[in-house]
Amino acid sequence: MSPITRGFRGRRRDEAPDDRLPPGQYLTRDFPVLSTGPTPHLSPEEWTLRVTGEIDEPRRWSWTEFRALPSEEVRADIHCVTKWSKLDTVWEGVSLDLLLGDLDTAADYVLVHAYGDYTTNLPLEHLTGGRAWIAFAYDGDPLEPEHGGPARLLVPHLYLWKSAKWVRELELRIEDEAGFWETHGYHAHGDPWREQRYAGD
Ligand SMILES: Nc1nc2c(c(=O)[nH]1)N[C@H]1C(S)=C(S)[C@@H](COP(=O)(O)O)O[C@H]1N2
Ligand SMILES: [Mo]
Repeated sequence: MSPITRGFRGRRRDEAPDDRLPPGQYLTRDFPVLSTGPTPHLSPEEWTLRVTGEIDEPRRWSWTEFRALPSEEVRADIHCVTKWSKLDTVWEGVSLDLLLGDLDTAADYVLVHAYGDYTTNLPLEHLTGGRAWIAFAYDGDPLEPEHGGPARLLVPHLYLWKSAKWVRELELRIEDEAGFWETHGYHAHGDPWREQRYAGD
C-alpha cells in the first residue's frame, strides 16, 4: 500500500503551475457561495444597471437593453480572499469597456452597489482594459441567484469580493469611498498576486 494518502490532494498547491495560483491560495473544484446576506431573487424584469455619479448623463440599461449588447466569453481564474482559487472558469458577459465607452468623467474611483446593499470600491482604471465584465452566464447556463444572477460584476484580476453579485449601480467618484469589506479591514485594492488581503498588506 502506498504510504502516501491522496485524499486531500485536491487542495495541493503543486497541482497548479505557480503562475496560476497566487501566494497563499489553494485550488478548489467546486464553486463555494460567499454572501454576507440573503440571496436576492430578482427577475430580469426587476433588474436594471446604472452608471451614476461623476457623469454628465447617467446611463441605464434594462435587462432587455443590456442583453441586446454584444457579449463575450470570458475564461478566467478566480481567487477568493478566504484562500480558494478556481481555474479556468467560463462566463458570458458584457465588457465594461463597452458599458463605460466614451466616458467623459473626472472620476478615478468607482463604488459598486449591489441589490441587497453590498458595496465594493475600486479604481476606475481596473474596470477597463478588457479586465472587467457584467457577467450573466456561468458555464453555459444563466447565472444562478446564489452566484449573483441575473448579473454580477466580474473582475477576476482582483480578489473576488470586488466582483459584486446582483450588481445594480456603478457610482463614479472623485474620492475613493470604502465598500462593505473594505470598511471591515479588507484591502482597498485587493491584488491576489501581491496578497493584498487586509488593509496594510
Ligand atoms: N452582493 C454581493 N456580492 C458579493 C459578495 C456578497 O456578499 N454580496 N461576496 C463577495 C465575495 S467575498 C466573494 S468571494 C464572491 C463569491 O462569489 P460566489 O458566491 O459566486 O462564489 O462574491 C463577492 N461578491
Ligand atoms: Mo470572498
